[in-house]
Amino acid sequence: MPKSRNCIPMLVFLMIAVFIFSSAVQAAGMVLKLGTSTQPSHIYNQAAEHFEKIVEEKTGGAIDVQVFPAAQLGSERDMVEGLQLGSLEMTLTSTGPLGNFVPQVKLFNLPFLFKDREQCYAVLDGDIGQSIADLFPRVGIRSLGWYENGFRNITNSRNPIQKPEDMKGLKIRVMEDDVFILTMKTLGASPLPMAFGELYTALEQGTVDAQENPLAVIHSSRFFEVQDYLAMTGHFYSPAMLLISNITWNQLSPEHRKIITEAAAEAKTYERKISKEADENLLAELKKEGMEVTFPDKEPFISAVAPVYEKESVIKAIGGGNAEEGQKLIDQVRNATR
Ligand code: EAX
Repeated sequence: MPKSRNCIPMLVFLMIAVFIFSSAVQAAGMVLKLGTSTQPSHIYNQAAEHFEKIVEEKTGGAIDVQVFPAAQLGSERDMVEGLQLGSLEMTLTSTGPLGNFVPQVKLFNLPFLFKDREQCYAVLDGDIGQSIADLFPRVGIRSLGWYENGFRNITNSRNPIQKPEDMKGLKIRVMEDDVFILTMKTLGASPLPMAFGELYTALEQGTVDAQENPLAVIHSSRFFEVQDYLAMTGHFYSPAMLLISNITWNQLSPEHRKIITEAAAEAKTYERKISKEADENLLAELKKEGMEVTFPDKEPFISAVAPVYEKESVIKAIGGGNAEEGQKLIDQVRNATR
């Protein structure tokens, strides 16, 4: 008998086996692990649990969302790589590491880009935010919406900050992106990029004097235990993104995709609400914990960071390798936020 005829029954057998196996997996339900870098009480995890509840209810338990906070599944960068490989299904992450995957995201890493939340939401939920979110499938990931980390403020253990000069030589941890590094250099500080999971120990041991994060992170990570001063600089607006692996997405039925998309939108609204509430409530809490708070005049900080907007490599990255495109995007946002 020719060889090819032998193959046919084998192939049929294999197809049946695959079919039985995949039906068994479906019957057993699908697990979506969702990792975050922040402590369990942080807004990311409250929102992730909200998402979990909606998805599990609407799919009648066919999809089991499991939330893993506190970088248990790795740093934000590791988790995004996990989505590409298919070793992790979902993550809710800041834009910190995302510019290394989709450089256009660096647009949102620019300092003092937005004045208030309304401006942020208009841009993120509008054409610009959508066009950047649409670039993710090219790198094996899909965006389920722009969530919020929040406006970032500086804490340190050295001295109160009122003006950029007070930051001279300050060893400050930043997220792993050149725009953050550059910004802190223009302010006179000495930035050190580091994964969030290592930050508490680095502050405790004095590897760095300072860090910057929204109040919700500062509070949930108990940075007040190792930092005396808080300066309300609001220098970066830090968006977050709920992301799902393309590999996972392709395994979902149209009905389950719809449920996940709707649940993600609902959880996003919820998360933005609790994020705003956190900003309203946590300043008093952090003062109670003993932090000395300053409200610096923002103008000298805005002037000091101007060179970041002129840096060719940054503009080019924002344009996905094309400086003209990058400048156009920056101008568009600046016009929208004037
Ligand atoms: O996404 O790395 C950071 O400072 C982030 O703000 C934090 O992990 C939340």
